[in-house]
Amino acid sequence: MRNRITLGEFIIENQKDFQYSSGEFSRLISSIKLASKIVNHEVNKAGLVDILGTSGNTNIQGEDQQKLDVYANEVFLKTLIKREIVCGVASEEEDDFVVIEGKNKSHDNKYVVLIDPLDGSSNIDVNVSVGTIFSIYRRVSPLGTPVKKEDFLQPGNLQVAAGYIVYGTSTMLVYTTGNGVHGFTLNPALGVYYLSHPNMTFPKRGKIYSINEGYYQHFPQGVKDYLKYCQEEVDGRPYTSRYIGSLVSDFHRNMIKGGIYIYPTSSKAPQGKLRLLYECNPMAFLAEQAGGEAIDGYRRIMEIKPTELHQRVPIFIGSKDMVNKAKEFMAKYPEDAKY
Ligand code: P6P
Repeated sequence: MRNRITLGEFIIENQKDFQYSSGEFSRLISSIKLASKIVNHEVNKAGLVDILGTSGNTNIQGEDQQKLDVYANEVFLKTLIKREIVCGVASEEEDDFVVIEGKNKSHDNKYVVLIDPLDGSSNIDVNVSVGTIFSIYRRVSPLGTPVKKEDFLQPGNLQVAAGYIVYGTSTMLVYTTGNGVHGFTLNPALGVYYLSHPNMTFPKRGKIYSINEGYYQHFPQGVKDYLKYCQEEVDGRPYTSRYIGSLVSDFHRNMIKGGIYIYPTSSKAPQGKLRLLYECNPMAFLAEQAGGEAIDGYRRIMEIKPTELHQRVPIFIGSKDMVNKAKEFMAKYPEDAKY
């Protein structure tokens, strides 16, 4: 392997880019890095041990918690708690946010992490790639006091970092601190992430659209019109439909090849399905840093003021020209912007 820089070396070399205390960020990212390696180890052998299938519990969303969901949640929580730089964590798998007291119960830690520990979990039992999504903010409540809900309900444009791990044919950690998007591939033999995709950028336009067309009848007219546009035989169209059922994998492919991922409002899911805080905002930060766009059909995802930890929003995310074309179709039906 030619002399590639490791994730740890990259963070040290670029710590000036992190506008806050670089030492804390390095420790924060390294705790996520460690947790991802532990989860990766289980995901890679899930078929061999009794860790597939559902845990028998459901999460606050009323969704069956897959055993690996629960396991991944525990691993990330424990690792973040141990590193003592986080004052609180909000997770898809936790009903409420988790307060982390820190050293001597001082509540002096400065960052909050919001996480989807294992996104796409319905794919686990069929050996299709899944992912972890994380979002990092500085707390807004006073140091020395327990973390508050307001620390988590910050708009996406205040994120200090965001990223994902995709447990695919290879395991990659992709993140941004607001200075571009950088991808690191895990060498499983060494347990080391190496910089493999520096400065990842969305092609301005692409030929891939990702949406669950099984819900077509329930989509708003603007989405139906956009899908018909994608399927017309003109101007280099029809586009190709690619939908894995795992946001991280669809996003990652579209960022490399060019494309758009859509999970819109529908009569079955008026708020859409994806969660604003630990799915849409981190992916939107990455998309914009990679030269792409992320909207709810009408406005930037990262401008939405959150009101609830697990709130859902519709999302159109990917290549700038494709998102803007979809936005044109949505704008013809302003009455649908009622979610
Ligand atoms: P549907 C996985 O549960 C997820 O949150 C995303 O990763 C994925 O794109 C979407 O939901 C799949 O949802 O309704 O198409 O099965």
